[in-house]
Amino acid sequence: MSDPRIAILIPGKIHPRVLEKLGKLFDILTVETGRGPTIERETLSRVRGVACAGGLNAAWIDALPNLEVIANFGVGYDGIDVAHAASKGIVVTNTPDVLNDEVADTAIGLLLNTLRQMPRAENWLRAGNWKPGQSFPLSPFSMKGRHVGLFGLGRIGLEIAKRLEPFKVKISYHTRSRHKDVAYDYFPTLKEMAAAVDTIIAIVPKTAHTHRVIDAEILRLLGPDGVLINVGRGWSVDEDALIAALRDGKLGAAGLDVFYDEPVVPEGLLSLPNATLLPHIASASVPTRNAMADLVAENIIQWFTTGRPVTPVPETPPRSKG
Ligand code: NAP
Ligand code: 8YV
Repeated sequence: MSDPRIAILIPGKIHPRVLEKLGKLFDILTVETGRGPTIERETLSRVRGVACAGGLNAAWIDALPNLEVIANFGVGYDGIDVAHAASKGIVVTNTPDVLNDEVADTAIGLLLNTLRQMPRAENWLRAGNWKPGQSFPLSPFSMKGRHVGLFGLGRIGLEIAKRLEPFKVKISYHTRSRHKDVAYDYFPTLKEMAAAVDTIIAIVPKTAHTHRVIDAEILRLLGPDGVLINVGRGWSVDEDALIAALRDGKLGAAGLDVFYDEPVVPEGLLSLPNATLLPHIASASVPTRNAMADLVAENIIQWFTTGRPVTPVPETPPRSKG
């Protein structure tokens, strides 16, 4: 049983199951997103855990002198200043694996929609355009015969690759380290892969090394029949270059679930017919979000009961809690 005097801070909104589960065991403090650490010092000193969906910066970490654990709602934890947390011995946890299937399913759905224009076809039907003698234009692209390059072949990338196999497409990948246990062709650089494939699915984290790496040159290499799908982070794409390539026919189409400055989607993308755009919904089903919420709560509970969180991130391996 946990000590009810331990306070858990929830900055901003979080899934209600996190609040419900943690509220039974801990004292919950909520604070609006974007606010600095304005709570009184005595209250801040009671906070030993944070559960968050929108990240936690160094100022907040420094304002919590007894912070031990930060549990992130999401597998990507780029919103948390993890280097700062690590330097102070604070454990950070995320929600890997429980969302792999959902995100991989969404990636395949987004790819099909981008190639075959199903959302546009449905809108055309609903607008009353389907009349005798009228048919929706043929889609310029097809899944058939594609060569798909996965940029990222981690937990989710592998699930996407497995789902692509029955489509009979050729599958390749680019990561920094080669996988010995897969038969897909490996490319040591993104540029070499872009030159070989006609479709890229990006599923890499937001890091210093992935900033706008999908640039004008990569898009040019994909070519006029080329397709870009991004379900990782908008951070990895040069959106101005993408808009120009789609507009000028240098890239065939793009399907995006993530954007550089969410929830802002550039007007240049909104007005393009060859862009299929989703509001960051890859993991957004009730069952998957429930599983993510349960894992956030379980990470905090396990830290305070056993000293062993379920899914710590590699940068902050938990010390023995003593
Ligand atoms: P993961 O298991 O850590 O896999 C990450 C993959 O990216 C690995 O294959 C890694 O290989 C590769 N990678 C990392 N940095 C790279 C670089 N600089 N160059 C080339 N490859 C690189 O992560 P995951 O669970 O699959 O999740 C991946 C990301 O997807 C998350 O971090 C998150 O940002 C995003 N995501 C988005 C949604 C959504 O709702 N749209 C949902 C879930 C996750 P190497 O280390 O060998 O390079
Ligand atoms: C969530 C995600 O939409 O897990 C991730 O990294 O991007 C998504 O699953 C997001 O984390 C919710 O805050």
